[in-house]
Amino acid sequence: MRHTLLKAAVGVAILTLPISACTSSKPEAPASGGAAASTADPNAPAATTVTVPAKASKNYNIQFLQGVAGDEFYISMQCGAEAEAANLGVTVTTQGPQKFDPTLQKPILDSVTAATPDAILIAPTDVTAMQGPLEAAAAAGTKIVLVDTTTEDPSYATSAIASDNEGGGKAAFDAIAKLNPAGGKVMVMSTDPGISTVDARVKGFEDAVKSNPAFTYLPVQYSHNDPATASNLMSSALQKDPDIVGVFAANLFSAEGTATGVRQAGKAETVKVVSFDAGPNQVKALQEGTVQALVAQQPGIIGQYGVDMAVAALDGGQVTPKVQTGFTIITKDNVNGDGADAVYQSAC
Ligand code: T6T
Repeated sequence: MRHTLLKAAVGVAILTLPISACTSSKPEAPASGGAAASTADPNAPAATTVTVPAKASKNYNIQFLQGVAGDEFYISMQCGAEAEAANLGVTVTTQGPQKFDPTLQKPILDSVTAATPDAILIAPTDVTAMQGPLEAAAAAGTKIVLVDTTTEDPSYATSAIASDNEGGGKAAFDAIAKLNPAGGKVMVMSTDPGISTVDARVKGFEDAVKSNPAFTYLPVQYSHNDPATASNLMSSALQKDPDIVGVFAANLFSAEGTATGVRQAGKAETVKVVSFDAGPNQVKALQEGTVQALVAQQPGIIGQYGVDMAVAALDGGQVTPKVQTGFTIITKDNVNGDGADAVYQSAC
């Protein structure tokens, strides 16, 4: 067995840091004999210990279903899963729908389920619509590992691995509050309701805004994970409320569109944008000054642990039912230094 320590709720660590700081929350890749994650916050909650296998007993067939194809977050997750599969001697096959949409993801899952692979790693695209199909996959004898998103009742799953999404939403508000000490109007650009991750981020942000009387929360906007829609929504929001001081973009595509909308409205000087994720276009917006901070998740680590938990379950090893991964805050100050490692991959 290899052992590694993964800091639970590492996202909490960033709450205590100034906007220009970088957390050192990224767990190191598991290594034989053990490796410990580190965090800058001595008050961060106790570490989750994840025991990872050294080798699989056979070449298991593991299918990875992304939330959407072509998203650098899931590409990075694929890279982490494939690298760990090579370490353990198993095979990971990846596919994803063209849109983040359960009506497109369900048929893919159904056909994967029909072939009864040993395990499925999946980022379900909707908390309700994917519940039944995933229960059916588990009932057919396939081990299910949730990576990133979840469903209403994930009791069919062997393990669920994700960021502290609610904590990340709160951290995004804290970053916006530091950039706007006088307060003002803030809003969230999300994707769609019913996606566990972004809903949790919105909740974390909203709760934090509401506990700070200097800020006013404008209704959340839903961009359907489409940058052009996010850009249009942002332009309209700025026309209606030209005094918006901060926007939290809850994922990669809503962030791309938010940046475009703010830039086209000529508001880059006054509107502070903080977003989840760290795709190359988001980094460009950061470097250009349209976006002030990125909350980079650890998709490679999520994919890596996804494979570890699937193999552990198949070989009767130790499974950690709930694993929480950390964040790195990327700003202009560290994007060419410490933060560079946290930027997502466009290809493996
Ligand atoms: O933010 C990630 C992921 O965590 C979320 O569930 C969906 O959007 C992304 O894939 C980024 O596009």
